[in-house]
Amino acid sequence: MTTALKGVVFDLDGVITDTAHYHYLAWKKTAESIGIEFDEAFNENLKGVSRIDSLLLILKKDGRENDFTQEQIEALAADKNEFYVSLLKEITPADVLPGIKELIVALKKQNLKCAIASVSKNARTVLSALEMEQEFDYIVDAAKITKSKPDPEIFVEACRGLNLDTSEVVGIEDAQAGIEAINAAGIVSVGVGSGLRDADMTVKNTGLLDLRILEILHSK
Ligand code: B16
Ligand code: MG
Repeated sequence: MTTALKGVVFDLDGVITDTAHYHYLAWKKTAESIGIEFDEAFNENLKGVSRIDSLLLILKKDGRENDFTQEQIEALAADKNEFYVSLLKEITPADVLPGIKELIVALKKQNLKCAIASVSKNARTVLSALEMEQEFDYIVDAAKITKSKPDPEIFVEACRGLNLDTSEVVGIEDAQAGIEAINAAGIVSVGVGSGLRDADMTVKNTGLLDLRILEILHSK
């Protein structure tokens, strides 16, 4: 890679803040309302996956995907979302994950750009609860894309919005589907967490993210 690093594209859920537990609680309630057991291990499969696709994976797990009409599926997804949104009221600026604010300050000091790439329809609500909406030069959420991760569309759109080439940014993700989306976009990928495959670099937690490390990785 010969171009300089000019921007960073952040996933939201799991990178900027940890909403995965709220998604888990909401899916558990909805799944159990139709007799499907749901645990944290299965919830891992839903990170970075859109709401409807998540529900289809839950139904498929118990071979129930043909038991519901389209209307019932939409009602179940709405039920999950209603509870999830009520849980989001708990979020405050103190819930930004460690190291993220410091990284954004460092990026801005060097005139690098920042974007969000989240498949969540609630992305702006979450960013607003964190008081982080103004920190990003461009926000791509579910409203701006037609294909969910692992399709590269969301990361390509983030670069387009930043007016940068995909070779000029790094993407940061906590989900396997997200790492695949970043790689498919031809962007240098950074994974956060454990058990992720194929990321160009992985850190255990966001507190270990650092501009210098991102620059070194991008220059390789
Ligand atoms: P919503 P991200 C994703 O956000 C979550 O990781 C995933 O668990 C969730 O199902 C998806 O958003 C859709 O969220 O129901 O709020 O539209 O990781 O891409 O920021
Ligand atoms: Mg995520």
